[in-house]
Amino acid sequence: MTSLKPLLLHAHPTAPNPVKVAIALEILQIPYIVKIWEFNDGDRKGVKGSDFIKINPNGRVPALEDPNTNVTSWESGAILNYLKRQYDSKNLLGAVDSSEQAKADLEAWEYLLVTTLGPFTGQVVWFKYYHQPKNDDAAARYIKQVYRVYGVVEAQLKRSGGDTILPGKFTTADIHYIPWMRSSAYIGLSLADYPLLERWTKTMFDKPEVKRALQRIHDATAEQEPEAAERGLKPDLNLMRQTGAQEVY
Ligand SMILES: N[C@@H](CCC(=O)N[C@@H](CS)C(=O)NCC(=O)O)C(=O)O
Repeated sequence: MTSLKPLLLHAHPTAPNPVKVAIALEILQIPYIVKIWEFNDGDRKGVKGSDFIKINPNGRVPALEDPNTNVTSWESGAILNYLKRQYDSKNLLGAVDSSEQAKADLEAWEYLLVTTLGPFTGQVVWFKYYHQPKNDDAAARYIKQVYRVYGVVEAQLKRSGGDTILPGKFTTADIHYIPWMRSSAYIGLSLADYPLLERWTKTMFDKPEVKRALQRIHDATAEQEPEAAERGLKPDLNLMRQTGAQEVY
């Protein structure tokens, strides 16, 4: 893989979804560069600005540009699928076997995160930290939904043996959940009632590839957006309000 030109990963200092792509790139040992964007509509640096909209018309990170194939991809699920098709000949990230059931299972767990747990968690962040006036009912509704899905994943970890979401093999399903479980700590949700999920989360964050992925985004942030690097995961409420940002995740 060393003869590859580095891929360009479009990311954000704290956003979960780009972390998935960095983890996949680390596992596949694909060289990459990280470009950090802001959540606003500034032309040069904002995800809703003119430069980024040319890369992803939906104005959200992640996006990935691959100079080796001239492919541009956006939506984390689509990007991970692209990386698997293009670069995962050893099946480091794909389904546990080649059966149709294994493929269907992998997609089901991925879609549950992409359509449900990720957006619900994002809404918890929004209603806990950003929404004005405060709306505790909305926050409570999404917290309840997030806990409900934690229960669904907990039961799956019991069935799978607990080390990975699908039995016996690390897959892109694990990658999809990793950064969102990091967000759960940040929004103060407890995993006390979900011991297998808590153990899985710790195991995933101990993986060298996950550590390296987070470090790469942190380093790129420190270089390109030093103030954001200093803030860490804490949201910059003033900046969000000044820029009129409506969405976080
Ligand atoms: N379904 C998309 C979601 C992408 C997404 O929501 N990205 C967030 C960061 S994790 C974002 O860019 N938010 C900025 C905004 O909406 O302005 C994916 O999985 O890639």
